[in-house]
Amino acid sequence: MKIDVLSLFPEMIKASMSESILKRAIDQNILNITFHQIRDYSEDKHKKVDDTTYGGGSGLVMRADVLDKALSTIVNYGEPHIIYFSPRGNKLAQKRVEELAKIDHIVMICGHYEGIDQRIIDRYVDEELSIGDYVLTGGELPCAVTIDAISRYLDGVLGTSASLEEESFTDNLLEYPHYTKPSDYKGDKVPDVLLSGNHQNIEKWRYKESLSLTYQRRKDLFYKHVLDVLQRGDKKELKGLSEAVIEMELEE
Ligand code: 4GX
Repeated sequence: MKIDVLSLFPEMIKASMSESILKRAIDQNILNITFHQIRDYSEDKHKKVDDTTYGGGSGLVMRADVLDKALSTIVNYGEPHIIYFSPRGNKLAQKRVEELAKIDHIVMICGHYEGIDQRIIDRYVDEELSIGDYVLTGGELPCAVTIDAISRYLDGVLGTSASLEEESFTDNLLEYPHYTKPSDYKGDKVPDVLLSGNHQNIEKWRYKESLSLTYQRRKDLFYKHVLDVLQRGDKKELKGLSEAVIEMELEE
């Protein structure tokens, strides 16, 4: 996958990719990221990239002409999918991450100040994305977050079993608890079932834990999961769900 990043602070994003899994994906050429310093495209003698907002008000807006120059050099080759990070965008969720990972070429624009001139969004941007309902100082961290999440779906980045395991989120369930050695930590024991070696019981326990946790913390996801199971209509799955729910002892 090829990603072009437009930013005033590319080092912020690079830092998040200089280690561990993402670094390996880049070294192995599974992920090819090119950073474009937006300031390099300013024709102003002071390399200005922003200006005051028409209509008045505080804050600066990134200029359309500068961003246009930066974009047109990239867009020249191919037809990339262009993303702009903004709190106004669609909230990024796992399903969209999975879809984005299938795109060959993505351009990510990171805005600063009060954002970018609306005409750039209207003319070029295919998708506005938000990583959550809070305001950051720029689009660099959302960009880093999005690339990190996408990378997990690229072939060769994770072990195959791990990437399949992760299906749980797309199944609308929160993950069950994990334990490792020692089996006795300050008197706190690992649940017996996990040491039993009975894989069917382990699977049942994990499903029940996932369901309870999701019910307690995320009713929205819980009901989505139940609806999915009902819609699939798989007898075995329905039986598993109802047995787990009965054992769960739902409050009220
Ligand atoms: N999820 N930011 C964008 C500039 C800006 C300001 C106003 C449009 C309108 C963010 C987020 C985020 C900070 C990126 C402000 N753009 N991006 N930037 N939350 O907070 O994606």
